[in-house]
Amino acid sequence: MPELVFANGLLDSDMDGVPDRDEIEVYETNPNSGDTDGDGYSDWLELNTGYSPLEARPVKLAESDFDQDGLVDSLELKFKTKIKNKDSDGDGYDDGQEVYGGFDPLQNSGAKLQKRIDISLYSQKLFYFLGGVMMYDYPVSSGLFDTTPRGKFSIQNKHPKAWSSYGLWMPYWMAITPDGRYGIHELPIWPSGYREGEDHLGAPASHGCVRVGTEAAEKIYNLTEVGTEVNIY
Ligand SMILES: [Ca+2]
Ligand SMILES: [Ca+2]
Ligand SMILES: [Ca+2]
Ligand SMILES: [Ca+2]
Repeated sequence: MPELVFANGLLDSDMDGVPDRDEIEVYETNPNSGDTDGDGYSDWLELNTGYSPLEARPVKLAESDFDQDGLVDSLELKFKTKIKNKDSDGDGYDDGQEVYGGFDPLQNSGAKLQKRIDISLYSQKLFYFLGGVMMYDYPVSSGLFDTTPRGKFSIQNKHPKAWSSYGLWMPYWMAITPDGRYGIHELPIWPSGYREGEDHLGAPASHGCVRVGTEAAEKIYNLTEVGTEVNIY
């Protein structure tokens, strides 16, 4: 009779520290081999240092897309999709196509993933969440002298190039308070063409709005829509 080994109280046939259940259902590694890809590093060690236990070459989970579906392995683990199956819910659309299109890769009903923006005034960072998974984070500049309001808001309106009463352009404007006074926007541009505040990103600098860097602002603008939740804390 074979000796049974348990990890965290669960069966661990190959004694690599990863329970059979997780090897089969989550990581899609071999539950009977401690080193699935045969590179000399155990599945447990690779997973705990962020490397793919499925590929012998040293590739990080955040860079490996084992099933070539457009979604890297680390995000497959977060979205709970299959690392070795391009189309986890079998609806004809690849996991990557679904996630980056804003659809739930686990429901073949056309259900959308919920979008959310969190802004930490303390760390001067904006976090973009999709379906509860943090996808991107960017440095921001909030208001000087604690002038940015805290609380739960939502995108009220969007404009690719709004004009500020302070006499400058605010590209990729998204209002977050119902009165339209506060918003998220790209680093402002003066009519002379001067771009303000690039070297202040990561520290408060504005009159109360949340400024985002040039590439990040366009990306966030295109990802969000009127009604998207915004939490400032
Ligand atoms: Ca195991
Ligand atoms: Ca290995
Ligand atoms: Ca993938
Ligand atoms: Ca699918």
